[in-house]
Amino acid sequence: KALQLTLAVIKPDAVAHPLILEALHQKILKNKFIIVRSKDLIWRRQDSERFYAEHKGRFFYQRLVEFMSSGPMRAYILARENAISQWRELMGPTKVFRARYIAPGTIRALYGLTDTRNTTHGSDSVESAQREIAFFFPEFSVEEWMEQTEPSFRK
Ligand code: YYY
Ligand code: MG
Repeated sequence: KALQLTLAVIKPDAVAHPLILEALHQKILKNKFIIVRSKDLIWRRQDSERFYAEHKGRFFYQRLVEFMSSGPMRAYILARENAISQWRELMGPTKVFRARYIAPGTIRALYGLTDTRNTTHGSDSVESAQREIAFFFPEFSVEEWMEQTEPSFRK
């Protein structure tokens, strides 16, 4: 089965709480993701603005970019079969109260504080995964990793 890569981020609201950070890390491992890379980092406001440029002009843009540059985050490159959709399924819907209503037990339902402080990020397509992996891990080559790693996972 083919491995797929996705970019997952634990946002500042969750990194601030060591037990939640640990619970999320364990959830990644329990769900059979391979942690390809991980790093802790803090965004400057301009990083935040650049990453979320697609949302510029939306009513939540200012509070979003402010929050995302408010403290440390942890970013992961995760590999798995269907990594993109699997990670998004674990996260649950964007809006925390919707998540609690229709997807209890998901990350955002369990740990999200508000629609902005919603605990995690996940890429939403192959194209955005490529872009977001390059954004967080500019030195990482998806092609090289696939070439070196994928054959050993073929069954
Ligand atoms: O991909 P996902 O994170 O689930 O949602 P997007 O629609 O791409 O929005 C990105 C980001 O924006 C979301 O995770 C929180 C923030 N946001 C917000 O603060 N308020 C909203 N009503 C909608 C989104
Ligand atoms: Mg999105």
